[in-house]
Amino acid sequence: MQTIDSPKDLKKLAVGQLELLCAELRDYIIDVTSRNPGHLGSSLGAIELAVAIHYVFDTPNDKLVWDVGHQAYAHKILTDRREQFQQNRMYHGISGFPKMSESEYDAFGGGHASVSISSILGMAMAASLSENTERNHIAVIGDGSMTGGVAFEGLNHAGTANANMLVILNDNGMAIDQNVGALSSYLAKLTTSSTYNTVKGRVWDMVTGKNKKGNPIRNVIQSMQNLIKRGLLKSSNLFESLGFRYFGPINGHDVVFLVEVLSGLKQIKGPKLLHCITLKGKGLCLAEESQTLYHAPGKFDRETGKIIEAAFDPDKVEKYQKVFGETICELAAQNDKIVGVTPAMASGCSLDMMMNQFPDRAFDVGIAEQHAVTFSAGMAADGYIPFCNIYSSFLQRAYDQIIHDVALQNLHVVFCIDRAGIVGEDGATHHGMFDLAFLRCIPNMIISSPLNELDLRNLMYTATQTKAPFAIRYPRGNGVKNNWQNSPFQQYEIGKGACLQEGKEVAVVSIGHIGNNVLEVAREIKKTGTEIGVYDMRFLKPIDEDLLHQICRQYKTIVTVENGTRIGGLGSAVSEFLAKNDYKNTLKVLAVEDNFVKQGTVEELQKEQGLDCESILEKIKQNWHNI
Ligand SMILES: Cc1ncc(C[n+]2csc(CCOP(=O)(O)OP(=O)(O)O)c2C)c(N)n1
Repeated sequence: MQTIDSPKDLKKLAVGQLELLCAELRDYIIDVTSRNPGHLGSSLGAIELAVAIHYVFDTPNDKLVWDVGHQAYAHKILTDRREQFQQNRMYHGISGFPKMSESEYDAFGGGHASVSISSILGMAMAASLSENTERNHIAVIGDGSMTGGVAFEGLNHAGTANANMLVILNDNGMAIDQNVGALSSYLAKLTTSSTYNTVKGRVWDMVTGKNKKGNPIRNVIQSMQNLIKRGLLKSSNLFESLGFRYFGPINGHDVVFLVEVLSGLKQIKGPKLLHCITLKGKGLCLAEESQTLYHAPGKFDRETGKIIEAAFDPDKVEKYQKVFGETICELAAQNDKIVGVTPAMASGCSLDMMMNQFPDRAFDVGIAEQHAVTFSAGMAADGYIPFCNIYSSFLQRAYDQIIHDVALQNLHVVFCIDRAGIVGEDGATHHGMFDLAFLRCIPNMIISSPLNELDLRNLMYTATQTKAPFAIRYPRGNGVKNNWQNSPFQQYEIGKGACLQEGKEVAVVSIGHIGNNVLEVAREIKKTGTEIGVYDMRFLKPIDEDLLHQICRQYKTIVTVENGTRIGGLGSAVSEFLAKNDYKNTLKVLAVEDNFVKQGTVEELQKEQGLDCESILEKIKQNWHNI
């Protein structure tokens, strides 16, 4: 591995050396991610695929797109980023996903699921328009990502486009949680063939050109068809009826065999699909056994694989996700109209708690955000109260569904928007930067954000009592310690904010959990004998105009603080309010700059964006010299 800086070096190895290389890559990925956490399980499952693809194809001339890209660590290491991989997902390190600006081998950026087929088809069509008939186009997509609607849109188009492309279906039966839906059952049926293991040598001898006479390609296809007829190789009605040549299923960990197969498929033009069976977490015992946990396990013991747990802390602060999970179960117990919906993030958002307690009323719909929203709208149209929990950045997928299917019809769907604001190491594709901005312009929407765990509970309860589209956005991770468990539900008045502290000169107005930074700053300032005003808006829409009038009259300067983009969110709302009412107060907007924020720890990125306590304090000092 140490001698391989690029696929050129890789190609110098004999096929017989590839297994050792895969073992070394596996070791290296385990070693690095044990200290510097990342997407372990998926990447361990795709090592042989990465090696075989780069061995056979002429990357970067041939185009290779990894769907999501969380499984592409071996690809990164093989393509000139072996040492940088130590800083994977770190501040100023490399991105955890493929990224076009990072490497010429990253033909397309990753992060969000299901787009590899469309993007590779685009490249294949571009090649064909440029009369480049030699270039190969490969998309690697997991069975989870294949459940996303856009993947089907891509297949539908590709099947008749006569593009030269190969879709490699990396089927491990898992998304983050168990993969769901009819496609998943279909793939499982294709795979549970008694012939799966016995057939491969014979079939692929033919595919790779051994034992054949005459026209090699026609022979390959003829032989495949004969084997399908004799029941020795599966045919796929689904993919074939969509115009793809289907090959498989084959063992995606047999690197030598993969090389043979890919070399054969390289000779066949047109849309092809190779179905590979892989094991998520391959090579690390515990990761193979607990695939959901080891999708992204955090730090673990390099030798045993055991996850390094934080020491027991009786004062442990709970995560917002746990508050969501427990609260929805409580609400569901009280009201049988409440249902839960998640697009493939059941364990991440804690809807799995409801799935365990109320299996008939909690739905994992696959990686299908658009469907999740419209499905929720349908249930709401029939009198149910769906809590549709979607990560902020993935909700971007479902924008029209929010507008057209929910808001326009004023349906009672509760959007629990998880991972709002800066999320950390997942970086630009995963920060929940835009939801405040993109939701605020939608009529009928109620937009709220809790300052703490208790608020989240009460907002969830309030949402059950309010027949309108209702968004509640909260960040990834810990709340602040307050007594939320078993507290009686309190119904909030819609559109009412709260004064947390009266002060002079400067009012800091915030929304959501970031307000805790403001409170800390206010405490610091108090030590100097001065007090600033601190206001938690709680609702961005409708915004509390009475409170804003009061603030404008009482303070000279208003500082808004929000964990989201500066264009369109709280700062914009207050600025519009000042303009509408002819207030002349000084307004300073503290928000995320109009840039895509890269990866790093939440603390590093908050500091970079001026949202940490120190930066907020600094901003206040600049506007009030008494402090
Ligand atoms: C649009 C979107 N929704 C959700 C996710 C979160 N997510 C990341 S990986 C993943 C599972 C992907 O499953 P699969 O494609 O089968 O890959 P595997 O991890 O099993 O190798 C999910 C749901 C995402 N990246 N993009």
